[in-house]
Amino acid sequence: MISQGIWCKTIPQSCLLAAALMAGSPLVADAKPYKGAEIFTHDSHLYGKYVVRMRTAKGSGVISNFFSWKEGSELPGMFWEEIDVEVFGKNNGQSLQSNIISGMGTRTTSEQVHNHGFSFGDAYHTFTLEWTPGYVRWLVDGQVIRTTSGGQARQLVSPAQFRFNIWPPNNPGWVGSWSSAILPVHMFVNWVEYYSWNGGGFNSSPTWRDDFNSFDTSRWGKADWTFSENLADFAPNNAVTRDGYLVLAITREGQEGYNGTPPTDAGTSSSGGGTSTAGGGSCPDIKTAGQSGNFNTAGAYCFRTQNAVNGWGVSNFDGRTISVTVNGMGTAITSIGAPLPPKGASDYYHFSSSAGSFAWASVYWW
Ligand SMILES: [Ca+2]
Repeated sequence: MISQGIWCKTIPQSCLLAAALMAGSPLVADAKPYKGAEIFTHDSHLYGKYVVRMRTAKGSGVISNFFSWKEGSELPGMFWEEIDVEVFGKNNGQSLQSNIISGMGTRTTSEQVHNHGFSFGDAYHTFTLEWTPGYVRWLVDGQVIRTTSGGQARQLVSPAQFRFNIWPPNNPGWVGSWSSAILPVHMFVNWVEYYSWNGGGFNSSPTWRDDFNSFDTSRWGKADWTFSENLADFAPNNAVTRDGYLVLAITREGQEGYNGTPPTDAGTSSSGGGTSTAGGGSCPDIKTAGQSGNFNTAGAYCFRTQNAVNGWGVSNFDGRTISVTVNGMGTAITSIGAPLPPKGASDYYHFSSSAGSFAWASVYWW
């Protein structure tokens, strides 16, 4: 149980705690004045796509996260495999970090910080992590923010759990200064979907989806451990479901739990079924039987088509950027009207635009 629980995240000192705990050191959980939360899947999957609809915590010194985690990565002699999405609470919650951690002994990291013009703590947003044998990709509201296909992406070859957590790192240079005056703080998850990798693409229907209408103990476990970089212990009582949302909290010791009302997700309630609202969910199919199509939106948007595309263009784009891929994979075409790569009859061209200030924009093809 200890060996499952103790992990070392990014700071080598964490591993010292793991070693100390396994040696029976007095450095045990439930020893810190603050309590965070983490849940983890019992099952591990190799490759796949995770789509998460969440609203993160604001406040300096805290991060709201999800990540893939090869069990036992922290143990001596094990090769570490982890992919991260870490949303900063500092600076009004407007930035996140993507990262891959891999290696044995000396671990390799590849942190990138992505700044956005809005707070992830003011509304729910859709975060996607794509993990394939050839690349790892991060998306926010359907927009690709990073793709890496180098050596690190190819080192992730083991099945991994999926985890959510919220905690205050003892690292002000990274996450900002910590003050307990902000407590309690919460992250809220409306739903999560997992799409398996079939060797050539992601299956179109999720292998599993959790709407968090209740806490499914057959799928999830709750963490009850800590590590040295964490100013809090993970407390099971700070991971609860309420009104169809997963709530993960940081509280003071003795104030664990959540008795509030989660903020409502005003966006899409589902990423499946071919429907989507601006900025959320996966891409609807538009005019799959025709030879042209468009979309109207005030925000970031995407759509897909199985049609052959001989040529294409955009209207009223207002400085938006475009990204076109086949099945959401591979090198994206980002020049408007540029030739698209060939695709099979059952493949999709996936058009994805950035947000714009105009009420509508369109993409068309012939
Ligand atoms: Ca829900």
